[in-house]
Amino acid sequence: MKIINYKGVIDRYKKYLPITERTPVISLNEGNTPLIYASYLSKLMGRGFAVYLKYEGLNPTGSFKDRGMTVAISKALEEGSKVVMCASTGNTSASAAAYAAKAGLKCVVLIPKGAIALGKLSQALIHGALVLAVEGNFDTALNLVREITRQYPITLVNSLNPYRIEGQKTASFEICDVLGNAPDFQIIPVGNAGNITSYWKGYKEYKELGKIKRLPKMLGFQAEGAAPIVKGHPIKTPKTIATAIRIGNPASWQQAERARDESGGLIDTVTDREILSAYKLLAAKEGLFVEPASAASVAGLLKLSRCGYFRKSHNTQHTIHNKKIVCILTGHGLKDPERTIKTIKSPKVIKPNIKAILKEIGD
Ligand code: AN7
Repeated sequence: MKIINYKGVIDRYKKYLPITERTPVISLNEGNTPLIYASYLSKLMGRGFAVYLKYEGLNPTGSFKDRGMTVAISKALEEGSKVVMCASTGNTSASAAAYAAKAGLKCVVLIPKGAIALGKLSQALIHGALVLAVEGNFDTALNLVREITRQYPITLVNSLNPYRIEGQKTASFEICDVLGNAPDFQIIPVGNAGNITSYWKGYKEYKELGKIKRLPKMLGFQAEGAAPIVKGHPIKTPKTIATAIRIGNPASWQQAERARDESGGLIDTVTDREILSAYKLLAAKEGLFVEPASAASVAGLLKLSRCGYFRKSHNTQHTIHNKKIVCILTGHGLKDPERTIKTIKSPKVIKPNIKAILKEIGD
């Protein structure tokens, strides 16, 4: 058997990335995440549709952010930077902290006080970042980071940094490399809107290169209480249990709208109730544990399916055949164990004997 020594997204997709021989590559072997056929969801969608799940929770720090961070940190090092900084709802800070640790760079992260999941906070702390909890939300924190990195020699590693977008586009390359073409539809959660921007850039580049024959429709989902793009104005106090996407004024707002419009897709909302229902369904029926924000893509799939979107967007003269839908599962479920415990019944306490156990197992 041939053993492939996989070395991360820069190594694999170097020729499509702003990397030179002088770039010191800092990688944790991110990327190469599985595209999993979703048997339950495909069946639910009915004849002619196949649903795939891009399980980005299997990246080294447990989210898609690692794809962008390997490029951003490598370039920061190449450019002689000593300090990197980000604002974060959690995953960016976890990723920045890990890659900065490997690169030997100082990392400063601003998080909204009390509003990031425990797993993510643990990661930023254990990797040795300076973690500052700002009395304010993500948008306030990002504005502070923008201001500081403009005035001082500190590299911003939020997705406003174009290297982040470059790295993250490798996820669409992987999807196309596996499917042999772009999917018909891609569904993705939208927070600060860097990821939808990256995927769309990746698909367009692969199309230009002749590697794929079509472009997917980009379908983005925001949480109902944090849906500035859908509502058409910034949200002062965004609210959702999906803390990763609790963002009221996305940095890549216009790029997200462009991805939506150029692809003939849409950006819509899902409620927290729909998010949690998809969160439980993914775990119970597909065997995949994701964080709530990631379940927004599957909540969106179910919402669009209920209102007949996929059948409507098809030319009715032909029977529907082999339509591929990819949902992006952006982060691992272990990031936010508190939410799981709040959502699912706690284990029942029993007496330590076989009879008591058998009684619970039932027939
Ligand atoms: C699991 O970590 O913004 O639309 O600061 O962690 O590219 O922002 C995280 C975002 C989706 C939204 N799913 O992606 C941060 C941060 C998960 C996330 C998103 C995030 P973008």
